[in-house]
Amino acid sequence: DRADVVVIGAGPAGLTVANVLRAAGVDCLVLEAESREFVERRPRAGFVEEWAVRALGRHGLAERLLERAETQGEFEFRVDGARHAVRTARLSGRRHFVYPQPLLVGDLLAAYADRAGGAVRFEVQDVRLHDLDGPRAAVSYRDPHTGERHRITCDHVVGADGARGVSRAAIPDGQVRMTRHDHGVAWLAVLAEAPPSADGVVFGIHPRGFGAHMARSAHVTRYYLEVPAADAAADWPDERVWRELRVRLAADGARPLREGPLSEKTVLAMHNYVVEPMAYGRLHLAGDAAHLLAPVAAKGMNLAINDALLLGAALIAHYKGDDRPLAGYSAAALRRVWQYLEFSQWLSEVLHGASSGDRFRAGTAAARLRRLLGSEAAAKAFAGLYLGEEADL
Ligand code: FAS
Repeated sequence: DRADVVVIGAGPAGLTVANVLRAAGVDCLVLEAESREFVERRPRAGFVEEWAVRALGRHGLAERLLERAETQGEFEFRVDGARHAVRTARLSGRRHFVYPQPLLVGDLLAAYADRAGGAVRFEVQDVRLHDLDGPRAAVSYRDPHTGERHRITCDHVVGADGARGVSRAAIPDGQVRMTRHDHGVAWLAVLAEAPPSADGVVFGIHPRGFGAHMARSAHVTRYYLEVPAADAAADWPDERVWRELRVRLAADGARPLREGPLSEKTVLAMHNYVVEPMAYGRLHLAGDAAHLLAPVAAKGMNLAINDALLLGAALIAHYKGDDRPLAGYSAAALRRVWQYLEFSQWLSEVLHGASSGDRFRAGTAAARLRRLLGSEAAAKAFAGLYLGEEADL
């Protein structure tokens, strides 16, 4: 077997690259460890930034999103019993598109596999990468039905296999640097089978810990709850979750929380990492395979799309004889990765300072919040970053 490009991973990153390449006539094969049903159902991110929607739209990949997604133009802080609206759309002229990641993955798969006839193999096992620094690379995997090993030679490999994939591990030691950063907190991520209790996003800042409400649909609401880093989902029966959320999201005039059974209880260690450079030889990393952002500022999926659009364009340029974009891919992608990491770190301090147990962090977090709520210039700058900046500074 051979292909121009083999993409490992059918998530937002891998499928965006595959669609961009397919549309330009570059021969591409996607290898995915899970089944199609699984990847189209896995609950994950929920917000697509407007620049990403416009960019996907330019590739004909945003029709259903634009038809179905609600948009959000403001969110609310609740602190010391008071409610503070931040009108991000008015401040930045941009909006968040509320579109659960499984729906986007479904759209990207329908476009690539069903409409454009792109090649994808699901439930592949034991994927391995070969000859990444040779004149031609290869990817092999075991066929789930026959147990046979297949080998595909290719010019380039896109490692879009997420935080626990194999492509990053295929890079020989010493070739890339992995930088980790821990926020030192964990979030319990839950989905409530209940209608939203507020219009959009509510961030509750409280000495007992951070709490968040994110409207997802008319029947499902996502909540986050800061929990001790060592806690497990089992430590948090539904009643205890609701009791803490009621305390941390309480504010004068706020509607009571609309409770319901909790599904998908996951403890997320709020940590980040970034791999530099995001490439080695014929392997180019994209998305969580290259960087993980704790979902503090809803940036992970948006960064994955940014990487994928840059890498898709660079590979197309390569096949047209211009190798400069591919050589510059990692540096270009890392500019926005670091901007988003910095913003996530800044916001994490605002959200977690009050419950950090550290007087200096609590004081500086409260000062950041006062500045954000008290200065139009600070609010404008914040809104532009929160909704995703066009410029990669
Ligand atoms: P993905 O992990 O989405 O996709 C990788 C794909 O590769 C998967 O389909 C996987 O099955 C496949 N794969 C893995 N190993 C393989 C192998 N060896 N061979 C073949 N295939 C393999 N981000 C936000 O922006 N906002 C949020 O609110 C948010 N919430 C999150 C909540 C949770 C619980 C989690 C875990 C993540 C959340 N994220 C959020 C981050 C998340 O959305 C990622 O940023 C996003 O999925 C990144 O997309 P990909 O890089 O494509 O990786």
